[in-house]
Amino acid sequence: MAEIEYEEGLGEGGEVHQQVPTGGPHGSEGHLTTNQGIRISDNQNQLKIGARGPVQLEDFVLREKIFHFDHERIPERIVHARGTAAHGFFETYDSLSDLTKADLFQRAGERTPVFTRFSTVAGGAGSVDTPRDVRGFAVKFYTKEGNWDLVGNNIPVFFIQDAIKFPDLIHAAKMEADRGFPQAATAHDTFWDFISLMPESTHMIMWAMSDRTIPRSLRTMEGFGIHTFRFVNAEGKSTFVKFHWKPKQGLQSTVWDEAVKIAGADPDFQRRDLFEAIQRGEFPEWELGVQAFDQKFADSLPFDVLDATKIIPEEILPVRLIGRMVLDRYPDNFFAETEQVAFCPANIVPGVDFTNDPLLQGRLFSYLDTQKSRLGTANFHQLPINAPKCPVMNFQRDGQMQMNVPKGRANYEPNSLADAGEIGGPRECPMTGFTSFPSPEGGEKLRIRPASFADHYSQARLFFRSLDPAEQAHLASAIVFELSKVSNEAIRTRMLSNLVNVDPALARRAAGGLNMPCPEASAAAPIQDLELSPALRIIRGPLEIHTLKGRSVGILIADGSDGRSIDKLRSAIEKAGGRAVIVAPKVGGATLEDGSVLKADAQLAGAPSVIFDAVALALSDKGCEMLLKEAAAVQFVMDAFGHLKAIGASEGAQPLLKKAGVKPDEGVTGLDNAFVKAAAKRFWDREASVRTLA
Ligand code: HDE
Repeated sequence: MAEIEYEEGLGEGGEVHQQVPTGGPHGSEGHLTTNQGIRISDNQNQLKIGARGPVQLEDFVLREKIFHFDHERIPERIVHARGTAAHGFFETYDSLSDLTKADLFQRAGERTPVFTRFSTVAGGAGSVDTPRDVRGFAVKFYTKEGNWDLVGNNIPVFFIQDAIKFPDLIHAAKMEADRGFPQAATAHDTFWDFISLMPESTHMIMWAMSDRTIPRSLRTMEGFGIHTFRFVNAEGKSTFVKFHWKPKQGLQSTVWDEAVKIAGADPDFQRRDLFEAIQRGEFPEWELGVQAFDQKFADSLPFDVLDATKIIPEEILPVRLIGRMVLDRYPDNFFAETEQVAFCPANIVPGVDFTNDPLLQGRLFSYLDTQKSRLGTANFHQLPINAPKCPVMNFQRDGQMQMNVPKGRANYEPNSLADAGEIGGPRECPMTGFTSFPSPEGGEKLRIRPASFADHYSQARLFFRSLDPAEQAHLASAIVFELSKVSNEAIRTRMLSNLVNVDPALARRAAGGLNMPCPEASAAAPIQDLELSPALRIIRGPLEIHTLKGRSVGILIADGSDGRSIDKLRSAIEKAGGRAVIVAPKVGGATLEDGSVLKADAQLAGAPSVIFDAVALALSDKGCEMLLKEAAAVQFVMDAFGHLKAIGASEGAQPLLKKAGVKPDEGVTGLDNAFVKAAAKRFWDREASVRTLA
């Protein structure tokens, strides 16, 4: 945009009475107007009598502007309030007509526009990006047959089996009712009180305490539809499906100490990461897959596929990849798009259908209902971000904020007005319209949980025992951390006794970490030892990718650094697909060995190593000596080591390594190719030497 210069007009007494942009009519963006289209002559001063005189109530420019500002905020989402989103497309790999008649899956290579919002669950809209929390993963497909919303999470199971428990769960998880804290944290009494009384939460708790809830980036998480849905093909045949999103960037999480420090260093870390990756043209990509099965297969499983606290291990039923999603455009306006987008699991298209999962069924009511309250009108589907990209025609009328102007007399159906040459309006489509799968239903009307939902521990055990030992230690330590924040000892004990059912050794580790006696198991229920599922691992699992692609390296420099080795390192990092970020004590840069000045991308105090995937110390003897007195520099190195990242160091940087307590291992290298290779991964074996895990 052209810069607008202002010229001050002086009144008779020398007072400033207006400021006039001098760069043409109001820059290249047109005229400033009120909401009624009236051109505004002065956007700097209220209308007054005399330069210092009383303000005039008739100043409609002022009143309208302040009035609109006063009403800028809308209620935040009751859950998933904090989020970020991006536009993109979904591309179908091959025709899926054997499973579904959904139009978007019929033709190989067909692209469907999508809008995807990631979120945390418990914190308010203004909280931070990296608490320990489940992440929402909601995708709106704007298909030719209407909008299909796949409103999922980054964890394939949920805390409860029946929607009627959702308000209790969320009340317990959010800040406590009397004191209004903690914000965006489950480490408090009310959450664990509820959980300890809800054995059905145990499997989800294993996931919530694992590294899944501290993802490094929104780009490095899986997504799941959780419930069992149906696909229905053109012959009317139904197949059960569970949806999975697999990140092409691989799976990656942080370590807990790092997540906590990122929250201070950059509360917007994950939304910034997504935004900047898209700006750089590194478009994040996920593959959509389904686990497809029939009733016979469902009957063969040792649990109920309608129970949202259960998974089907991928080793038992592989995921069939059916397409890919690429996010390639950040919203133009956060409020208009990310805040106003309304996802709803009830938005489905012909070829997709629900099952009787009692959690899903409750969700089908909740979303539309809450969105009426959040967006203020039943017409929120007309907002550009929510509007389908296919025709919408019906006889629903009026309501607040009606944006459309329907034509004709007929606002009812059936009508015969078209016969008389008037506008009759749309008609039903018995052949192509949505029809529900005619599943035979029957039985007594009861408030009851089926016996097939009763096993709350076998899959919790399956999950814990399938993890890599490093992840198991993280999980045990997370439980210790969270329960250490619970002041009521009876709650801790009750939780430990539930954990004995999952794995007695885990319960003992947690009890040891709390320095409490390990109680007896809480349940006598038979617990099955299911076949383990290594596919559930992040660390040393199938989606742990060692790459610099899409990742960043912080290169710390100071006065006297060697420009040539910095250049060499930078191009090697970039060649490997990574991003080199120059960090210096001053953002203006440092004076290099040859006298030239290298500008920094970030100042040391504002760019701690937690925001990078690996760090390099390109320091001369002189620069290093200076940084030994800089706590931020010592912490930079100490944290990179503690967070198990690669550290590449020049000769001159050795004293800084020593001061930061860095012990040599394969992740600590020179500033050479070995570093570029090391920077693509974390060094899990280092962990035992840097912290005590439960
Ligand atoms: Fe949600 N959930 N939820 N949820 N949910 C909402 O809808 C609800 C559940 C999920 O980015 C709300 O518009 C109930 C499971 C995501 O805008 C609300 C139950 C899963 C988002 C609501 C659940 C989710 C929401 C709040 C238990 C994973 C954010 C604001 C039956 C499959 C969507 C809103 C976005 C949002 C209700 C459980 C995912 C209140 C009653 C299970 C990703 O309607």
